[in-house]
Amino acid sequence: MGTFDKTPGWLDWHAAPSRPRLQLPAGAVDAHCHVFGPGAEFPYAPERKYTPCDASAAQLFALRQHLGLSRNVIVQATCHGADNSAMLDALARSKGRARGVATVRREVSDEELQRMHELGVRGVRFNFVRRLVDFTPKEELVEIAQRIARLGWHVVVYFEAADLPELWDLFTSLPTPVVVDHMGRPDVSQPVDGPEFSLFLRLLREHPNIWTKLSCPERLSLSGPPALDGEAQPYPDVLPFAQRVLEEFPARVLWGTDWPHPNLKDHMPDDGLLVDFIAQLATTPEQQQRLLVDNPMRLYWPEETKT
Ligand code: 0GY
Repeated sequence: MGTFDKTPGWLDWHAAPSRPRLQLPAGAVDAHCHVFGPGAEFPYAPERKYTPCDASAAQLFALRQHLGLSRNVIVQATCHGADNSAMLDALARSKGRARGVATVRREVSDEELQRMHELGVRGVRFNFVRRLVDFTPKEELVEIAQRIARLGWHVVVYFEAADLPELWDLFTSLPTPVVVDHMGRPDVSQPVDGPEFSLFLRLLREHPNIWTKLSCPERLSLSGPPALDGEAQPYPDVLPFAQRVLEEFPARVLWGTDWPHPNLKDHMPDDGLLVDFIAQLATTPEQQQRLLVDNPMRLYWPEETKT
């Protein structure tokens, strides 16, 4: 089995994150994280656009415990293409404490979808970020969405804010819940009330099946300061965007660490401080309970939630 050289300049995940000060509600879910390899066991895909450092299931689960979280939603990362083996292996090792979001092509068999369901997959991810993936025709995505809808799964979408107008018709035609990664990646130098973010808010307002993740302030922030060295108020430029979504759509928001933070360029955050960032955007225990427990449980472990 080959070894892999990391993309030049790759930043490895934080080796010694702090323990969060925030008292998390019991059962908190990290609803957006990844596993990478290890490459010697689960080779990275030939079509990948980056080669990361390894980030194993055992390392992810150790971080979960360190941070005081209870469960993970492991999202297939593009460096593994449509080979979901590393993510599925992590689900199998999780003792029911992780669910997965897979990447599939139209060739995937019904038997394979069923196997993934039994291992804990509850969604597929459609990625439109050009630096991460090659183009997939929309008819293929619609066909996949129709097939996975029958399993009760949802679609996770990742795109840049500037591309929302051209993707609008596709997103609003999907027959499943749709979860938008990282608030649709707003340009936080623009006003919260500006046309770009207003369009995103309109998407959520007009389509009650659309949810979003209030994740990745470290990726979206233009001003810093970063979540490092005990910084108690990192990424203030992202806060108004996340707060705005949380206030209007409290029942359709999720949060995740985004560990191991692929493709960060200027710093690697302390994951403990990222957890503490939650207290700034969700300021009441009720908001924290919904964001971290009630909402993700409804989407990923509905059998455990009472209606
Ligand atoms: C993220 C963000 C990124 C990458 C991926 O699957 C991936 O490769 O999701 C990114 O580079 O912006 O959600 O972790």
